[in-house]
Parts: sequence; structure tokens; C-alpha cells
Amino acid sequence: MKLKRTIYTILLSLSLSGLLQWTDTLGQEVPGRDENITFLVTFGREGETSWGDDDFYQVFFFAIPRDFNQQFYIRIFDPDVGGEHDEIQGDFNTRTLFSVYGGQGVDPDRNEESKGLNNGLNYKGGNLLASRVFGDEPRYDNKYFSFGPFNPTAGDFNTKWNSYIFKIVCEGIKGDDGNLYRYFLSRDPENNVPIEGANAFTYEYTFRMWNDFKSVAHIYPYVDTGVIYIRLRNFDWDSDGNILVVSRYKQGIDAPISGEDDWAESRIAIEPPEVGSSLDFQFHKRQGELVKNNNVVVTLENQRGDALQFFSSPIGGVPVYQASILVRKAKPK
Ligand SMILES: [Ca+2]
Ligand SMILES: [Ca+2]
Ligand SMILES: [Ca+2]
Ligand SMILES: [Ca+2]
Repeated sequence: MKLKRTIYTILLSLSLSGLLQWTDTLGQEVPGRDENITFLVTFGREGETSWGDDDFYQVFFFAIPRDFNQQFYIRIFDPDVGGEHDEIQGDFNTRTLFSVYGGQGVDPDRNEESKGLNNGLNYKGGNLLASRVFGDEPRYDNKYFSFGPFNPTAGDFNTKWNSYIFKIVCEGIKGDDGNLYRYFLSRDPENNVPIEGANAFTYEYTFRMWNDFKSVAHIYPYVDTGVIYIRLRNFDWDSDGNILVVSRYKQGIDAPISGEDDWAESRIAIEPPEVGSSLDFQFHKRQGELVKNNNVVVTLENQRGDALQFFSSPIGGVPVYQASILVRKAKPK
């Protein structure tokens, strides 16, 4: 009895101090923990799109909840292009530029171009807060580099998410190799200390598939009110395995996959039970001969052509298929 009460007291004080919530909030890691993706990928602009990057830049957003009032950092794991993790073509001669933006012009809900979906449009909207070019630098190989500190109010306030939005752009400004990297939104410059209630998102996701047969990667778009169908596009899939669309309502719909240096597109209907929840796009590897170092691109839009976000921490949690929804629907009224 006494032990029980002690455990209860510990749990209560932990939850009051916010520690319990932290363990539930995984949106600061990019890619997120539920996504099971090893790395983001951006190639140098002299690279070939057939290696899996269609445009040689990648845009990500961080949303910092309004009630968080401390400074924070954006950490990059393996920002260099060389040594471990990165994809060499010839020799390592690639330089990538990472830039952090805040202020007006960042919020993609108010500035369409900020989404970074169309080449030539100004995806660099906002105030430049920090930037750095990385080449083949052993100092940052398999290690973190931290941007910051930043003040949350330096972001662009978004009323819908009640959050300050920041943007980080990675561009391959020179060379032809692939930079593989990850982000972490942190309260600390030296360690990964997440911010409760924060999240990250992108509109065009360029990432590396697993180099094994069994690991399944996931990305999680959120279905907002008014979405009737979605148009899923994927690039340079190298005919690797299959893409399954899973939700509370869908047990698994097979989406067409692209081949080499090519886009595939599919239109998928959205049912009322799926509105207000996340979808789970699952990326399963082809069995037999392993497709190695497969980099791919995924985008998504609704029936009006508006791009949908992929959240690093799925809104409302990972969706679980519920057979009961189908059963209920099948019954005559
Ligand atoms: Ca490296
Ligand atoms: Ca090279
Ligand atoms: Ca790297
Ligand atoms: Ca590929």
C-alpha cells in the first residue's frame, strides 16, 4: 500500500513537472521516431535526379508552442558531406547550405511560396536568422552542429497551431554527392532536449529508404476538414516494394510507385471517418534483390491542389485501422 502511494506520488510530481508529457512528444526529431526513417537527403545541384532528389533542396518547418518562452536550438546531425552516412559520387566535392528563417513570410499558411514546392519560387521568405555552408568536414562527420540560440517570438506566429513557425532550408549549392542528415529541435545546444508540444513538418519529403528487407518507413499527413480526396505523388522509387495507405478506415490501399527518375501519381478518396486524423503512408521494401541506397521524394495535395503537410509527430497519434467502422457501415439501416 505504502509502496503504491510512493509510486503514485512520484508519477504525479513527474507529470506536474512535464517530464511525462515529454516522453509522449516526439515531434522534435526529424525524421520523427514513429516514422522509422534513417535520414533526410539533399544532393548537390550538379547531381543527377536519377539518384533520388528531384530539386536539390529541402524545406522543413518547426512549430514552437506559444507558451514556450525559453531560447532553443536547431541541431543538425551529420551536416557535412563526407565520411560516414553520405552518398559519394566520384569524390566528395559537395557543399550544402543550411539556412534558418523566422519572422513574417515564413508561415506557409500565409505565404504559399514558403512551402518550397515549385522551383524558382521564393521559398526563402522570412528573415534570415542563421546560415552555414558545410563541405567535407571531419569535424562535423557523424556529429551534431547547433544553430541558435533563437527566441521563440522571432518566429512567424500561426494562429491555427497557436505556435511560432521557423523554417530551415537545406540546399546543395555545389557538387553532385548526397548529403544525408537529420534535425533535432532542442532546448540545449549540446544535447537533444525536446520542447514539449513542438512539432515539425514539410510539404515535400526527400528521404532515404532502409538498406534492408524488413524495416518499414512511415510518413504521416494530417487530413483536415474539407478534404475529399488526396493526390499522392512519389519520385524515383526505383520500383522498390510498395506504398500502403493505412488509416482508421483503410486497412491498406496500394498506391502506384515510380520507377527510375520518374514520378508516379495516385488519387485516393478520403472517407468521413478519416477527417480530423492522420494517415499512415507505409513504405515496404521489395523482397528478393535489395534496392540499395534508395532515395525518394513524396508530395501530397488535396482535391483543390493545396499541398498537405507531413508531420514528424503524427497529429492525434499513429492511426490504427478499426475494423468496427467497416462493420457498422455494412449493416443495413
Ligand atoms: Ca558525413
Ligand atoms: Ca562528387
Ligand atoms: Ca551528411
Ligand atoms: Ca531512388
